[in-house]
Amino acid sequence: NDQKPRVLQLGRLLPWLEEQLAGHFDLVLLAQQPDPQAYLAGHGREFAGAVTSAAVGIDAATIEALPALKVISSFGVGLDKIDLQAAARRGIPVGYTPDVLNDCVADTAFTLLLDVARRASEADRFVRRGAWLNEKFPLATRVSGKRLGIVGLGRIGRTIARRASGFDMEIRYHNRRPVEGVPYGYEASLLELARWADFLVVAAAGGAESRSLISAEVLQALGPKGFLVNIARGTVVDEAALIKALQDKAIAGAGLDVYVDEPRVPEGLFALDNVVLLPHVASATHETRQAMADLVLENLRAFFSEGKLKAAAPVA
Ligand code: 8YV
Repeated sequence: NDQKPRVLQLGRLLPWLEEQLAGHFDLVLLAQQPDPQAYLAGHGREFAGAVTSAAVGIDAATIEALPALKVISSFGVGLDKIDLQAAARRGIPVGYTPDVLNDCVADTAFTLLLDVARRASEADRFVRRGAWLNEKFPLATRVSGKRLGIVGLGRIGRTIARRASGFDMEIRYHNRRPVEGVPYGYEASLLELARWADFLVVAAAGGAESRSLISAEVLQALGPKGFLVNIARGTVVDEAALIKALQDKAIAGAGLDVYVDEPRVPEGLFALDNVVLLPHVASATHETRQAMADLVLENLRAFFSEGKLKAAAPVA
């Protein structure tokens, strides 16, 4: 074990990935220590690597408690819980898992969009409670040919746009700046995009810069016939404003995979039929999670053998 780099694991990972990591590295699971803080204080200097996930992240205090840290490898594409500035100050590169999850996350955006518009989950509940025997199920909303507004045209946003062309949808997007080489109309004003769109899909990165971007005003602009889909981060939406908009029918409905304080979903949403709630599963297929696990491992192995990550996060 002496030659193997010591790697600190923050939070549980897939069993296969944990086994691989334990085979290649001298792996210690922080959560398994009786007193994680005391363990960090006593052993922090022994670690050359840290492995975490988008959900767990790594904060500045933990990075500081690891004075010999050379590399961080994270399971997931989101970087909002990783203190990139603290890592950059120490020149520590951060590996992550972009691209391999684009397809499944885009598929989930459409799962939610189709479900909420066509009332699939609501119809399923209707059948299960035996209501079909004596009630008529209400009409739903057509998806094909409608207007899709994408907030955040990154890798995932573009994959969603490609899915939408199969539904003959008209596509426009809002982004911090126009994206070169795409055939979709750029809308500099998010309010204008919301006003125009039948469906507004959030695919922007989380973090301070995008906090509550989808405000009460944006929801009002989306209007009583508009639907919101969020596969990005709960923080991008003003959650209290969204609940109110759904309760008041100020928007037609929402499909959500992400929330502000996961796994706590605001109970106000449970009673509403015009919302579809998923437990942050957009990337959660066997195939994509395996590809993500492969990349977490490859990032660490490449760093320790060649000094270079396979997929490095942008330096803060
Ligand atoms: C992960 C995600 O499932 O990649 C991300 O940023 O949000 C999801 O794909 C999850 O956060 C992993 O911890």
